[in-house]
Amino acid sequence: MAKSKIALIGGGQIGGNLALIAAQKELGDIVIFDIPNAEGMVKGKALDITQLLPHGGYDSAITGTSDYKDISGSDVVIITAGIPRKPGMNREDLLGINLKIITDVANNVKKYASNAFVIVVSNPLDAIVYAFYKISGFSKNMVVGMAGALDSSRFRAFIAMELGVSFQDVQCMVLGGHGDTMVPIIRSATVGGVPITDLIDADRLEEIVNRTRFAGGEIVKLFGNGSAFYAPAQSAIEMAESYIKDKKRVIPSASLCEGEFGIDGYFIGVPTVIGSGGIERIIEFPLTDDENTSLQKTLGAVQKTVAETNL
Ligand code: A3D
Repeated sequence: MAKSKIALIGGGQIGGNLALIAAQKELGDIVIFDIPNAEGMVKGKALDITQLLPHGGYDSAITGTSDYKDISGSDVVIITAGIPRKPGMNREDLLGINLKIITDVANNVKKYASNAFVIVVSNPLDAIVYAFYKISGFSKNMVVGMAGALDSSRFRAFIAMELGVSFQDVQCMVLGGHGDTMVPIIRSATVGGVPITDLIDADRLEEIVNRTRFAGGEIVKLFGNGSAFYAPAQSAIEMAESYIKDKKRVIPSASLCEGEFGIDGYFIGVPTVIGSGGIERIIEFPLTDDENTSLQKTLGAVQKTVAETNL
């Protein structure tokens, strides 16, 4: 089987970790693209990661570049190009500059990797993935935003920490926009198959949900000069792997809804089946009145940011 080619657009904090994890999972050959000012950095990261490959017996070709031609024919493109948050900023504050950047990125990805499955990570996520979709003209099954995978992983981690159980055995999903209005579906959360609502009382669960909502901000505050990157990178790689290996995993992802959950024309976090066809299906299920109200609230926030893109 031919090796997959993975292009990482943006080789900063998340980009570097995407390359590391993709190499350790042997997902394919990796090209890390960044702007000319950062060419040395991505060439250096590519070399550094290449030099750890012998330890694990991993085989991947990893290169750094500032020439878009090098992403030609990529099977997967993961976009982290843009600026991250600093303390005191919300994700929407990044729209102006990251919209300019995604415009350039989308035109080049269209030119050089028009058949790729594209995972957008840059913030504000729900608007930037929308912008990529509109500018590139890619089909809706080949464009997705990474957010729910991270938000759900954060929720799972906090529950596992609370109960002192394996992280692996906690299941739950967080839907909606990637922001403070995200919608954790508490009733679907389980620990080893046992409903979480039987294990943690409602007040404590509310605290955990709130920590999940602001988990990104908690890290921004601790870092002081950037935002989370390890867990975001792992989350995007889970999505890329499901596409490359046709695993058909069900991952909460920002997918284009066309009627699902009563949402039309917006990318928003919904349970999504990712396989070799890209976004193969959105899994729709009945929401409670409260969940529906929360989803409408998050939709309002997404619509407001998308409107500012003028696309
Ligand atoms: P950072 O380490 O600054 O890396 C961003 C990289 O993008 C830098 O190396 C830049 O040189 C590069 N870049 C800038 N302009 C361009 C361009 N025109 N073309 C190509 N590359 C360019 O940031 P990071 O890796 O920490 O974060 C990247 C993005 O992900 C930010 O927008 C974050 O807000 C976002 N983010 C999203 C999540 C989600 O869950 C959605 C989580 C964490 C971070």
